[in-house]
Amino acid sequence: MMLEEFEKTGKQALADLKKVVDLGTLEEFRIKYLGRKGRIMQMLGELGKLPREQKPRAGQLANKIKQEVSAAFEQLKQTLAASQEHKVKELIDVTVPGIPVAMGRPHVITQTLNELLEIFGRMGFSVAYGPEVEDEWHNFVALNIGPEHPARDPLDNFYIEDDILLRSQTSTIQIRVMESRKPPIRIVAPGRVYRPDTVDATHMFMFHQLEALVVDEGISMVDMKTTIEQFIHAFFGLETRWRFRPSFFPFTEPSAEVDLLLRDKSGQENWTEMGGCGMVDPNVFDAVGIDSEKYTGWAFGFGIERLAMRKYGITDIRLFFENDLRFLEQF
Ligand code: 2NM
Repeated sequence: MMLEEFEKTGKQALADLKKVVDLGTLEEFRIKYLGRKGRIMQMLGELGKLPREQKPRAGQLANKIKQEVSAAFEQLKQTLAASQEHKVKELIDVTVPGIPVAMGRPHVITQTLNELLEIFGRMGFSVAYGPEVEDEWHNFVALNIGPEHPARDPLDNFYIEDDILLRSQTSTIQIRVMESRKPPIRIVAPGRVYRPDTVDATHMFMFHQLEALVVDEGISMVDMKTTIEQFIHAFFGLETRWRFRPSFFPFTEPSAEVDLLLRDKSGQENWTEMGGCGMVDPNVFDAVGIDSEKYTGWAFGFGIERLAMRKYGITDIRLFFENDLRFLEQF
């Protein structure tokens, strides 16, 4: 009789233990079963009422149940304590300093281009774009670059088909603008250009150009000179000295190259070429249908990489395209 009661108490205890979900309900369980006045203690107390001959077996059973329940209790206690500790660790400490996030930035060429567009924007120029895949008309013919001109050598250009090539200069944009718009025109045309040059410290097969074009009645070389000087002062600083050097281009007459007087690392001053310019050749106006008796204009072109190299003292054009963060993060 009493043995059955003992078994029942043990089973009940283990079943109740299964319902325990946290340290609070575990403590309720401990009081109910393992406390000084708990069921297990009561059970042990009842042993004394038994006749002598039944005591050993009942005692053994009672002890076995007590150990089983105690062991199960201890194990659950450890599990719950461990998970509680885990929860505490997961709490967020809002006073811990944040993890710094590395911020990206525009590429130095993009930064330079944005600065150029802003400078020319302040002088009243708007921005024009055009396709990188061009035909010979826009890349050569309309620019007064004749069929025998060395610039048209197929080996010096990226031809795609007979009449189709990657543009070798952004002047193609100026041609498109003059074909589709009446003067007054005052634009800058930025973009990528392609030439199959052997790559070295100053040559790439792709680079960026920016060209300016102004067309209106009564435009003279004075307008060109003033605009170029304003630009150089804004981009390189007011102290920067520069000069025109007579030159030749098929699409301008007269033509000039623009040199800057720059100091190198050893402090030595050198005249270095920055770009080309000139008064738009009447043949170009004829090609695009602008009356060359009524209108005059000037154009100015330079490489953006070369400009950034002059400004920041970069001596190898390949750095712009290697995407080495040690270089890019300096800008
Ligand atoms: C340069 C140098 C000189 C130029 C000329 C023209 C156009 F379309 F008006 F004829 N666009 N760009 C020009 C003139 C470009 O780059 C070194």
